[in-house]
Amino acid sequence: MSAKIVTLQRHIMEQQSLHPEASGRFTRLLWDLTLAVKLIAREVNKAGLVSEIMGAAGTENVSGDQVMKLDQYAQDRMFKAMDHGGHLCVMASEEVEGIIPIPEEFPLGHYVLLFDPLDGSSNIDANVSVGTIFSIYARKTRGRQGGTLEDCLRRGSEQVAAGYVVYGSSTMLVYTTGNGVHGFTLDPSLGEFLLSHPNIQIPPRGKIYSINEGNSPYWEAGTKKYIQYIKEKDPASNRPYSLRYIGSLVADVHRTLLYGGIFLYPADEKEAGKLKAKLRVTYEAHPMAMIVEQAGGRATTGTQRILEVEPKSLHERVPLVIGSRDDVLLYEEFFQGKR
Ligand code: P6P
Repeated sequence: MSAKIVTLQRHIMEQQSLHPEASGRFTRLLWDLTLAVKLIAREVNKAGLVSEIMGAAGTENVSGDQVMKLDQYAQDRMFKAMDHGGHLCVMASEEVEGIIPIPEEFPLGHYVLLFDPLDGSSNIDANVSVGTIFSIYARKTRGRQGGTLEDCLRRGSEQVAAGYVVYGSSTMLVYTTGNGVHGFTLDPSLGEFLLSHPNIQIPPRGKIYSINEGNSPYWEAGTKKYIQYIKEKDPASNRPYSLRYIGSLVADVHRTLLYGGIFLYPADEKEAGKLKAKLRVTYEAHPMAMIVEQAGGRATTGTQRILEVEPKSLHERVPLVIGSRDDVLLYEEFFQGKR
């Protein structure tokens, strides 16, 4: 008998029934988000053909990254899909320096949305997978005004939902509302995301490591020791691991979630001997950490659980080591000098 076809909308409704306190506002928020990512998927998938979309827009975003026109398109689609539904009290995005208030003409809602509209966009011209990442909180502040920065700077464990879309050989949306991790594949002929990966569980240990080895001279000692260890020849412990690195966070984490193993973007001293991290807490590390932990994995800075990190600014950066539980635990032992 053929498996039942479950659309994302139906799945979200079913998830809502798991939250007796849910009023349907949250469900409608996710429905609006789905529309935005379908529109982004349509443009990403034809970026190679649409010259006015391709190429850098010539501007830089707050993180100093060159903004591609598709970044702006994705930002615009997310904002216009989410600003009027009455679900949100405030938004924040990689592409915007400060918080994004809900326009006065629209009703305020109970939730906070943080997102990276198009992560990895520097890879677009090479047709490498890129992605959208989102993180959702319930409002923390009270009052009749819009949400504030305080509503956006939260401990990751307060997230009510997190997800990403990977625009690759197919377009997949992966999300969690705290009841497991579920993957949906877009059927372009229907314009529907269909359940393709129910209850994703990351293998407890993998055989793949994912890191930019070009930064190795600048890593801290613990990271160097760990990477050296997993590259040693020891068939009994499945070493050496294979290296897979796409350079697009959503694609690298998606592969790690499905196949197991470990993704690392540790701090490095590339910049004039100053120890710095690259990935952002609010719309990269926190949502990916919620997803991977919900799938049975682990996410750490090396010394702290990512979901316990409480950012002091919207674009704060953090070291991210994420993946199979046993692999990340071993990294922490090396990083903390216990091995
Ligand atoms: P590097 C893409 O620019 C990004 O922000 C992430 O998607 C990705 O994981 C990382 O940077 C890649 O950085 O320094 O290896 O090119």
